[in-house]
Amino acid sequence: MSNLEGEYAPSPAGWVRDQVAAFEASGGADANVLRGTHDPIVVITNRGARSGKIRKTPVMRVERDGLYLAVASRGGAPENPVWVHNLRANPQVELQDGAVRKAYVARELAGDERAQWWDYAVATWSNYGAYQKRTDRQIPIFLLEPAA
Ligand code: F42
Repeated sequence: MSNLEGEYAPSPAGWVRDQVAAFEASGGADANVLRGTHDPIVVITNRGARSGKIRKTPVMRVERDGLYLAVASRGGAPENPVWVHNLRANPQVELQDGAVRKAYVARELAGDERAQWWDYAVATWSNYGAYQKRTDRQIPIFLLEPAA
């Protein structure tokens, strides 16, 4: 596995912190959908760009052929989520999908490759399209590929 050891700094957002705790305590059997929906989520474990602390970030499950996307929508907020900095600085992550947790390398997408994966993200979870309309920033997306 990757070297994601160290002090865990839970999200300051209570609903996110609680979701991660329930998801991990159940081995991914509980709290594996976005609250109030049936839409599946995965949990990314990553390292803080400045603090070096361990962070856990749920995102919607967008998967194809063993590859996952992390879509930095933050509900269409004007600013990128802070975890975008973290993935740019420390792309070695782990992702847990249900009971299965593996190491991945996160790569920010650009150009045609981003455009194609963006369409796939919106086809998987249409709210991403609505979130992009709410904000002037282009929503960053990362492709998570299995670590060698
Ligand atoms: N967010 C998305 O953007 N996309 C999704 O698809 C998504 C789905 C989702 C499903 C379930 C759920 O529970 C949450 C979901 N979220 C989704 C929310 C997501 O998990 C994040 O909470 C959200 O995107 C906001 O991310 P954030 O990183 O901006 O969170 C803030 C509130 C945060 O955690 N801040 C911390 C803090 O203490 O202020 C950590 C800050 C941090 O990481 N600091 C870095 C460090 O080194 O530790 C430094 C970063 C730097 O700037 O260098």
